[in-house]
This record gives sequence, structure tokens and C-alpha cells, in this order.
Amino acid sequence: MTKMAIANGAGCTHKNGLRRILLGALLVVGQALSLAVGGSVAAQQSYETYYRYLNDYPSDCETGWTEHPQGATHDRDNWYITQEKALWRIPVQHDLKSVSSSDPGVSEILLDHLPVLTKARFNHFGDPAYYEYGDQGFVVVPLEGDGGQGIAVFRADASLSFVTYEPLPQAHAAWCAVDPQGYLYSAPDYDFVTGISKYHVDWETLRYGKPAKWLKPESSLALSGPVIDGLQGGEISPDGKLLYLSMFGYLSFFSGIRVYDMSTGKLIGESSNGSGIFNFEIHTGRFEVAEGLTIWDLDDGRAPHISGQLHVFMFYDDKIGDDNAYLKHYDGTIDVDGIAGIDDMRTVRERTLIKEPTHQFLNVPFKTIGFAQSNAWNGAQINMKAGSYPEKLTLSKPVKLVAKGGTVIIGK
Ligand SMILES: [Ca+2]
Ligand SMILES: [Ca+2]
Ligand SMILES: [Ca+2]
Repeated sequence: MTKMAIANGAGCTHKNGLRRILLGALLVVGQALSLAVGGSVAAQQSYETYYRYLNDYPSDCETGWTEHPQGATHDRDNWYITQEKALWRIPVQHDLKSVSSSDPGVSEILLDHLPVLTKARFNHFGDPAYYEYGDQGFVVVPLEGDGGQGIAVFRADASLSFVTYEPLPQAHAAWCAVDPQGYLYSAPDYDFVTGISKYHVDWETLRYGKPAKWLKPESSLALSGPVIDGLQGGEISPDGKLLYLSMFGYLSFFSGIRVYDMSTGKLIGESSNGSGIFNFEIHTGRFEVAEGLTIWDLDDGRAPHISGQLHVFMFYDDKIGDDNAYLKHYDGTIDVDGIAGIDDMRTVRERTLIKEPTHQFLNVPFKTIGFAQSNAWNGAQINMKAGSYPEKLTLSKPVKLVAKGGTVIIGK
């Protein structure tokens, strides 16, 4: 009998803390159960992975920001949401289901009210990104138009004041993302995408003025796996290791989220449609469209009805008023419950496939830690409900094991 007393409860968001607990957990298991974990495991990459579908909120919703929503980013306390011709700043405590530009704390700026951009014939904001340099926060917004593509920079405060823009040598600019070092990424097109472009940003001069040139192309990153089409959104995880891309493909028939390793460009996972843990349910037949995304840890309960870390937009035009939008939420956790859990993925699939397309997923825990691990991504957290798990466990992935609500006993 092995008693496991591993990091209890509270989610750990600091990567150093996570790494420490992770190694601690592996050490405990390795010593106590003499499992073949050793060097190969330590050498495996651990990521910030967000792939467990939680819910849609808002769901099938029509309000101020939902006509052609394009994507989002955030600072510590606010959402920044783009529509084709608008940029919103919405406090995190505000219910996204009902938003008006006259609500307290909400700001909105319209593309058509920015003559510098309309003169340059830009007509479309894409999925934005946020970066803080010194004490100044910036929202960078990809621009598309009849005169070419660009990147616009706005101050991330209540004024949303426009700083400057610079043309981008790309055929399209549906999204941009910024990594922890301040490099900006975008895709050169939205169909037939096999890699992403990287740009150096001169944040220092952006902070102090309106420089003529502040973007400089760097070498691009090739992506492995199937060619992408209908690419709409991109985001880099806060640890800088993973690239999350959202797309709705008519050529490839793939719509949803793909996740790539930023150091190798290797595809490490993709969502499924209507089933599974990484569920991105989308009905392209009824013109549902995947849009941009952001990664923001909202497990602290500040955002009404929203939790998780990965948040992805989808919308469709129901022909009545504004488009109806969904915001899908994901985290990096798998629950295990030795009594009420399931140990057969087919069960999950059958249970979800017979359901009407309500964008809901029957999120049931797994029965065994081993089965949870086989469905976990590197870096995932496995929450074990207190109790006995009479299984022979071999850990082969860098996962974080957390005992929830009491003692967990493995192997007897
Ligand atoms: Ca778009
Ligand atoms: Ca974004
Ligand atoms: Ca509508």
C-alpha cells in the first residue's frame, strides 16, 4: 500500500511552482512504487496544455460584441475583444452575455473613426494580442484591407488610444500573437498555411512615440502536420512553448484547434468535433465559424460563468439581428474518480454523439489514473478524488498528480 500525499487543491499557475510540484510528484511515485520513470520522463517536454473542454459561455448569445467577433486578448483585469470594425475593452467582472458601450468601465473604439486606418483602406480587425512593456500595456491588432495588411497598436487603457500602425508583408492577417520575449507572430495567409511569420517589435520606441518602423521580419517557423486552411486565430501559451491555432477549414474539412510545439513546429494535438476531451463542437453546415482565441487563467472566479485558461470564439449568423456567438473554455485538468468514473472512451463518445448539437459535453471523470494519463497531455494535471485505486500504475508522462478531498491510495 502506498499512501500518496501530493500537492493538494489549489491550482498552481506559476510555472516554476508547477515544475517543482511536478518533479516532486514524480519523485514520490518513482520512489514509492519503483516505477520505470527515470531519465526518459525527465527529458520529456512539459507544456502548459489546455485541452479539456469545460463549457460555452456565453452560448448562442447576441449582444454588443457578437456581430462578426474576431478574437480577444486581455490584460490583468480586462478583456479586449475585436469585431471586424471595433475594438472593445470590457472589465473581467462584466458578464460577457450582455455588453453595451455605455456600460460602466466598457470602452469601444471603431475602425471607421480612425482616419489613418481608413485612408490606408483597412476594413478588418483580426484576432488581437496584448503585450506589456515597462509599465505600458499595448493591444496589437492585425489589419486587413484593400491596400494590404498591417498591425495596429493601441494603448491598453480606458482610452484605447491609437498609437500607430505598420504594413505587414502578408497576403492576409487574420490574427497575431506575441510571445513572452515580445516577438510578434502571424500567418502569411489563412489557406494553405504551412508556417508562421515572426517579427521583431521595437517596443521601446512604441512606448515613447510613433516610430515609422518598429516591425522587422525574422525567420519564419515551419509547422508540421496537415496543411491548414481557414485559419482565424493564434495565441502563444504564457510559457512560450505552445502555439494554439483556431480554424474552420473547407478544403481540409478540419475545423477547431490545433496545438504546435513552438521550438519544433511539431503538431502535438488537435480538437475533436462533438466528442472527446478536447471537444470543439462546430457545425460548419449551419455556417458556424471558429474565430480567434486567448489564454487567460480565469479559475479565480472573477469572470461570471467563465473558468479555465483557453477561451475560443465561435459564431454563426442566425439571420436575426446580430450574429450569435459562443465562447468556448478549456483547462488542462483531468478528473479521476475510482467509483463514478469511466474507463472506456467509447462510452464518452456514444454519450455525446447521441446528444443534439447543443454545444455541451458530458464531462465525466475517468475511473483509473492510468486511463487518465493515457488521455493526458504532457504537463496536464490529474485530479484524483480521494479513495483507493487498485491499479498497477506506470507514469510515463510529465503530469502533475493532485489528491482531492483526502488521501489517495494506489496499488491496493
Ligand atoms: Ca477572422
Ligand atoms: Ca488573441
Ligand atoms: Ca442573431
